[in-house]
Amino acid sequence: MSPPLARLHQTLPQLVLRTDEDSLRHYGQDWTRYYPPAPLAIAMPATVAEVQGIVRWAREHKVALVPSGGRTGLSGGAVAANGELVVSFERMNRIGSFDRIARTVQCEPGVVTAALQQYAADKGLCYPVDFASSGSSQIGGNIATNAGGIKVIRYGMTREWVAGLTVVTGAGELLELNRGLAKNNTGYDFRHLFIGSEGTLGFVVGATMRLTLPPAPQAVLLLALPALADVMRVFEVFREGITLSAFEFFSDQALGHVLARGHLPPPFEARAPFYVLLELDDPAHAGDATALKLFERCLEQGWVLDGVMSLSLQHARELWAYRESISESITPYTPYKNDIAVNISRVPAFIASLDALLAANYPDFEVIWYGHIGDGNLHINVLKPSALPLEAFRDACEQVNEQVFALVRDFGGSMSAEHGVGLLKRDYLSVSRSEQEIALMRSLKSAFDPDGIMNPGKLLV
Ligand code: 2HG
Ligand code: ZN
Repeated sequence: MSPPLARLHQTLPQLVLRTDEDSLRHYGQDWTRYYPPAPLAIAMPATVAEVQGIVRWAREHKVALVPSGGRTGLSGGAVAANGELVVSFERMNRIGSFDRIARTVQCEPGVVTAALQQYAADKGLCYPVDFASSGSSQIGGNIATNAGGIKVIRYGMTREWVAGLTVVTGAGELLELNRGLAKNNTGYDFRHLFIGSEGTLGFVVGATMRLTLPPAPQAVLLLALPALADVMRVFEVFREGITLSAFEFFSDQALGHVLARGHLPPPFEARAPFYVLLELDDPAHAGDATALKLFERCLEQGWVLDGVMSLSLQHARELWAYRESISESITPYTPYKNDIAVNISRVPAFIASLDALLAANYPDFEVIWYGHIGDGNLHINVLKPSALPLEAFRDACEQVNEQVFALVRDFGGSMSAEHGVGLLKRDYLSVSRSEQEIALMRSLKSAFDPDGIMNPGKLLV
């Protein structure tokens, strides 16, 4: 054990510390596979007092700290590649007091998203922020990254569901932010600074999460489309005619990778270039007939080739599986990921330009299109040819990215919609944020984290 680690153990004898190779590798990386993990050790606090003790120790010994939740992030925000101490919250995973009147519940940061969803369901309520990684992602990480997902169009991002936060700042202070209140106009709301700060200001050690009434089981439609340009035509027809809780799209290449795993049958007799999955937000299925009429209108226009509507909850889940399995099914290709967004009204023009740009620049790489197109959010994954070394592949993708981001900038969009900035996108922050904003971000960081120990090198260079 290195002298600083021995000192940590001496100061906090109950603190679980791991230094074995497997743990260093496991906890030192997230789902981004570009950075070899090299942490100093893994700390697993069980109490807020231990978290504060870790921060005090880190300030004294000038050791960088990396917060670690479910490590399902895709931008390297939870990577420890430079001898940092990883602080894993998996032992702080209790769901605490529930307030039925306020419809809130207190969570420790290590509560897994699916556990909160299940807890809410057991109380006859719902935690509606949802994504494919809800079985592993944790509430603390969701807050640190302001995670989005598949229902943002209806329920918003994690930010909307955080009624209160308890944090330990990089200076070791314990702050209670907003105390679960619905109204609290008393100046700067630091809660919102911590949401999406990617662990650069401090640790989330507790959260009061909002819950809501569960939606009635909703119908899901999966539609086959002849062209990318039709995705937004179909969106406009449905958006005008009915309330949606999801509007997702994916390309036939994406479907091909999902089907190749052999878990799901092809959804249609014939394949089509693109697919749209939409979920209705429609109590008691009153709008199912309307949805079918809207579908027929799209069919007449030639914007849709085929379609299927769920007949049961199980069937709806099966249709969702085509969309939700994409990310996992392309993981073996070490994809270079882009998670970009533009204002929804600009999506048609943006995807036309982006399509032309990617086709011209990636003649030899497979590019997979999918995403939360109803939020103007595209996930562009470029798959690595197996023979190409990772470094060379990444360099090639970063060169093309200069142009992709120039386009994003021209369209007034964002270079990271929901995956955060982390390590992977930190050099591009100025695509989305002005120089003045970045300078203010730095000042805020030094106010909350005077020694620069909190997840250094992430988000800000
Ligand atoms: C999704 O929408 C996730 O499935 C992952 O945000 C996206 O892997 C990706 O690019
Ligand atoms: Zn996504």
